[in-house]
Amino acid sequence: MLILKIGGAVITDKSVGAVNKAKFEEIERIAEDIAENVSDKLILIHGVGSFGHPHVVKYKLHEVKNVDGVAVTHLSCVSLNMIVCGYIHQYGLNPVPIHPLSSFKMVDGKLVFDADLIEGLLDEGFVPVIHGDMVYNPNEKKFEILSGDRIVVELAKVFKPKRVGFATDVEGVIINGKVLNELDRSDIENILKNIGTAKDKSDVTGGMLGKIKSILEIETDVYIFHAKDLDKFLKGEKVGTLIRG
Ligand code: IP8
Repeated sequence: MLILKIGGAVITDKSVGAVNKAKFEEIERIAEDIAENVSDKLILIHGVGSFGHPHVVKYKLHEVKNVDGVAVTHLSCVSLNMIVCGYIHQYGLNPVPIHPLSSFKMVDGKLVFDADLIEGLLDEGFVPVIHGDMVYNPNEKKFEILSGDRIVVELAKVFKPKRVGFATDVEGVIINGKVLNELDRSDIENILKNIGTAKDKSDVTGGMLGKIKSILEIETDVYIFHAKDLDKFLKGEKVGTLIRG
């Protein structure tokens, strides 16, 4: 099984001021790439880019509970998910949209979801398509921001995929202008101090820094690569930066 995350910056315009702007051509290209090259069970997770982050900022969902803001943000994330699923279906696969706000919950810092259901859907030949979203914490009666990266980590712990891929808008992990071929887990702490953050884009869930921190929790091989190399990742080739499991 493969777990693939498509970054929000790949499928939406995340520049400052952009709201709900999908990159339709890129989504279509990715759907075609997946349909042509996937030969294993696949769980697809996508970021929400300008369909999520600007709403979180507008409604201050980091700081305050605002059910209306949660609804606006969620519906917007769902609309992007529908676009992604639509193209995936158009290219011959059977996507099943999974929306975290209505099917996952956060309990004591742990993401709770129905792994049997996802497993069953995979066995039936579906491609589960899950997205960054708001998620409810019923014990604390609050809503939390759930990034696609976090979903990848939690699913990888349960499903133990062969490979995990993060398709992004950069070639991999870039240090001092160079793309790292491999990133050693023991070097990650040091690297975290030197890595650049993308200041020109609006992101409430941590960008590349957040991604690398969360990858430390994944025990399998992880690849961070440019979305143009998606076909190679799906064929099992080495792409971008590899963090060995
Ligand atoms: O785009 C963020 O998910 P991401 C989720 O995967 C929200 O970081 C609601 C902004």
